[in-house]
Amino acid sequence: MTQDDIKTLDTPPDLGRRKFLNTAALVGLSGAGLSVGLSACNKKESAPAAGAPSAQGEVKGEVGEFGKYEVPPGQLDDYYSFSSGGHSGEVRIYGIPSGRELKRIPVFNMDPLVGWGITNESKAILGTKPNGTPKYTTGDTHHVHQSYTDGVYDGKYMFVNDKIHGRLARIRMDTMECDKITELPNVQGFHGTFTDKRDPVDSKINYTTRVFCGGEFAIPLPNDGRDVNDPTKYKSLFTCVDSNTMEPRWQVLIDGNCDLVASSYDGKLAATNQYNTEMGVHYEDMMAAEMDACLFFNVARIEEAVKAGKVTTIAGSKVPVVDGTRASNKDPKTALTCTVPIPKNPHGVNISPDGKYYACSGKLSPTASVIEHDLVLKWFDGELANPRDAVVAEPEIGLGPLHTGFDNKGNAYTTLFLDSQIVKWNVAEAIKAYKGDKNAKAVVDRIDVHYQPGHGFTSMGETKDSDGKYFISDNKFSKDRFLPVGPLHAETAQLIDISGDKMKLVADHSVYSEPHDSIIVRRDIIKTRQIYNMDEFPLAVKDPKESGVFRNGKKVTVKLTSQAPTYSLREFKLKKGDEVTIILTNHDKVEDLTHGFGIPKYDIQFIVNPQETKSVTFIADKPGVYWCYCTNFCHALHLEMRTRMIVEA
Ligand code: CUK
Ligand code: CUA
Ligand code: CA
Repeated sequence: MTQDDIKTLDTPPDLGRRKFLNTAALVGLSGAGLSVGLSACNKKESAPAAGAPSAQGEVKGEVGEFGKYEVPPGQLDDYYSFSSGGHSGEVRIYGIPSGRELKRIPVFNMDPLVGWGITNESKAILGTKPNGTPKYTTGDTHHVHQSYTDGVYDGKYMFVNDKIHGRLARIRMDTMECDKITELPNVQGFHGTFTDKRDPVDSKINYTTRVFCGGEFAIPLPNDGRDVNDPTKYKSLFTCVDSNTMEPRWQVLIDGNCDLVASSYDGKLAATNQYNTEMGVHYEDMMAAEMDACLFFNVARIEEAVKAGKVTTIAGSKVPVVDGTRASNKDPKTALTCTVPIPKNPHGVNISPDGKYYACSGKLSPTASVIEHDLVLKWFDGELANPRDAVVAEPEIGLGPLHTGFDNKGNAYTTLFLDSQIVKWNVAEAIKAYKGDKNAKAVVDRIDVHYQPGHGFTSMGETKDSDGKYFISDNKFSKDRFLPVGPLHAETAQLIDISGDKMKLVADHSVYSEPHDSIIVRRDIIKTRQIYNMDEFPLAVKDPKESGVFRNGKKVTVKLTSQAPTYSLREFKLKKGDEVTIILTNHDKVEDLTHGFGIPKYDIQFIVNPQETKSVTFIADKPGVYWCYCTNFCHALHLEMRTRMIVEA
């Protein structure tokens, strides 16, 4: 860059672009003979889409009909949305209603920015192979749910599943970082998960102690090469993980499969929809039956059975397993599970915020089945002969119903994958209609979404504090809704205002593939920290004077600190073949003052947040000079923030 080039930068680049837009837009419009259209549009004074540049090159967002959903510069959103990232293996955080992406939390993936899968600390959470590399580098997150205290989020933890390798991760909400990962034994395709909303056994405990996990793919147990050709031996497991220790507490052996999971508000039941009651191992077989099921777990009875030692174990795991198969659970008075028949291949089970009803949709049936919580409990008490009688409504709502969210007025909002719609239906009306009331009308409203929605969820809708303000539709296809970016399209999270009688589509948010499920959480519930406490890190280099190279034979520890814009060591020397551990503590205490550490050719990169310590271990196998540099822009002299690693031959 020459001095002349620098001078041209004095002109604000924005001005140039605006001028261009202005002229181009006018030429384009008059040339196409559209001046009539232009004046008509001007008269209406409402922009067709929020934020679209008008012919004058002005952004009209704040005056259009969508203005009230905009979050002006410098203002904060009302809600967080925590979203799974599907086969990206991560979790994302958005502001709602703006749709601003605030953070990506690496969980089951590798992330060079924060050093996830690179630092020793993250590898300890991820688990490693004997050679020290992460055990798995792929992940598939589907469902995120937070910890509860008595039916409402308590802001402590978030849990997310990994479908591909059967793992459950816990994320601390104060730092919004993953702190534990548990691999479920003997589970393949761990799909649905839900935190307990209340402890069912000890009424003094109101907070979440259990996380329920549904195994989707039935496999031979143990899956070690035996019984591979005998599908009758294939089974699935439903697992309960202790949210404090993150150890599996117990597992339930079941027929068929688990898919989505729901938990009750009184802590007594957990539920999973089953689309493969046929136990089919081929595609066609899984659709053979007209009815599949929603399976309910009696949590207290399962825990009593575990306590009484009525358990088995499966080779390779010490986790107690109870028998929840249909053949062993015919007597309601002792049953651990209850099978409620639901039409064809259901997907999704969600409980209403009043704790009374589960909605379970048959994706090959145009219906949503409403199951009454108390009637399932009655079956377990021997007071309801037929579990199918726990179904109190089954409205026809549209094609390909999947997931349901609830507002605070007794309405349910179900995604219709095939119809590309959200249907709003009233639970009480649906129950009346099921009882034969000809005047009852379940379906209240419908709205098109673009296109093929998967999950849909309401603001605070998975809590007693459901507030009926927003619904987000996470759509699987976006087609023409955004600027084209090649064959892999952005996906749409469409924001819908549900506060009125009619649903109103108010924003298209683009999202990177492929969020499945999200939750919308009121911002006052979340309390984050701005800096770490240095004492939390056993390896912390607490005083820059402790910096240096410490040798123990071939094992070398390099301790250093960062404080903008320098590292405490200007250089450090190693010998070829050393096993090196670098420990870096960031001494900056200023909010947002993060440093990075990158070592060229050694494939090492990570950040340290204020007062944080991280470490990496590697073999110094390449002699030469390597400039370790700060990767995170931190200071006017950020580029000068380097230290020289010298590896002697
Ligand atoms: S599943 Cu993705 S749309 Cu994994 Cu929750 Cu239904
Ligand atoms: Cu420190 Cu950039
Ligand atoms: Ca089926």
